Amino acid sequence: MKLDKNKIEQYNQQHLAQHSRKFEYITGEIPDVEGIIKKLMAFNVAIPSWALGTGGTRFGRFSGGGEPRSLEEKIEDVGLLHALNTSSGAISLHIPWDIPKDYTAIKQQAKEQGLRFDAVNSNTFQDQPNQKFTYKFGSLQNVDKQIRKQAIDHNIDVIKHGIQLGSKALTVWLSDGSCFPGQLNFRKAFQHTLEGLQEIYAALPTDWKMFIEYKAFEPNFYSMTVGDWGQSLMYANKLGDKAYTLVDLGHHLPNANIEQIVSLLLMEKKLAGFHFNDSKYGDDDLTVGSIKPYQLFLIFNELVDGMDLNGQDHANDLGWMIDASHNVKDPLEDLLQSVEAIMLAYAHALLIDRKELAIAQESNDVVAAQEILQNTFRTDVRSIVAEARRRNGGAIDPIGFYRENNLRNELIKQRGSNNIATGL
Ligand code: PSV
Ligand code: MN
Repeated sequence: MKLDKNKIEQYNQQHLAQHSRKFEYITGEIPDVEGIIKKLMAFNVAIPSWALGTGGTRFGRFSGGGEPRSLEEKIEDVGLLHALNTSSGAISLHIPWDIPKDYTAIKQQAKEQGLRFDAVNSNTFQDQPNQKFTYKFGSLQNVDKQIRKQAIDHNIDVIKHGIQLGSKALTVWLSDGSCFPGQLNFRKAFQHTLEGLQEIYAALPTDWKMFIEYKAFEPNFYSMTVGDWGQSLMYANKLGDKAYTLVDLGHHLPNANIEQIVSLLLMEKKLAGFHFNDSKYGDDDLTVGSIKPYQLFLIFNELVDGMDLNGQDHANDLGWMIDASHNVKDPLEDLLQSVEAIMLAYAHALLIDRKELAIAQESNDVVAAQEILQNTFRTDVRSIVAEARRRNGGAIDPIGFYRENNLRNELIKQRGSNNIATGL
């Protein structure tokens, strides 16, 4: 479904007076609001192709209707999100869930909607129909050389799909590990995995990156072969300059200090980027910022600080992506909420008085340092984010627009109510 830009303009006109009042109020409080708006306007978060349908658990899946039936319809959905919030200008494909049939046509469609193709993701955590060997006991770590080769070949194949699409990175997430003590020789598993990654790395084009995603548990519950940022960093360091550690917010043990991990990975220039989501217990894949918004802000604080120190461009030098599952909400509304939460955390981080924070830290003034962060977090920056979006041609209130125009009903009319999008 293509949105009529005039409709957004009309909607914004109706809400302009209220928006301007809030925006002018906060502008008075903030020194360089224009500088912040510029950065917000440039910032984009990729939408994963597998998050546009309703998610589920092993207990069930309850479709909401109007789900995309093809890659083309998924791109349409991301185009819709991007038209509304102007910060979702990329799509990340999971292979083989979303293999394009016609690259030229898909690229053209994406271009028309202002979208680019973000990192491509390989999948050796499921067996596909007609696959020769099973990944039941792992892929790159497997004791069987033929199975390792199958997984390597698949990853190289994914790179080839990505090259056709104009992607610049491969994300490797391995479900490899073990469920019981004694099942696996840890060192052999590491070594096999490293050797496999080395072969895949050798197939990367010169301007590509490899993102190595770690996860503490699930589907393996005793050990994971890329179980934490230390292990991922070991692989990345051994592989070379094009390999980086990818942080998925849901992949840590409870209460991990993710902001510290981010800070140190940036210091080592080894941070790939993010899979954003939120969780209360584990890899819950909930809406970004819905459970721990303060943690998200603290992560962005480190991101802005570390990227500025490295001279990195916030918008383009790291991979920003959502990785969530929408079990009870309309996936498009949920994604709009997630992107909004990211933009708010980013805006907050841009607002921090870093000189004052450094002074407080250097003088061991714990209270002052804490106050700087907390006062910033408690500043209402919603109208600043809305203003950046308005200036980009998006809706002041994307969810408001989506609901007022009954867009889900339109999608159901076009696509029906019983289709199931590919993904988990
Ligand atoms: C695994 O839990 C993960 O975070 C990886 O990024 C996968 O590619 C994705 O989820 C699959 O939904
Ligand atoms: Mn992930």
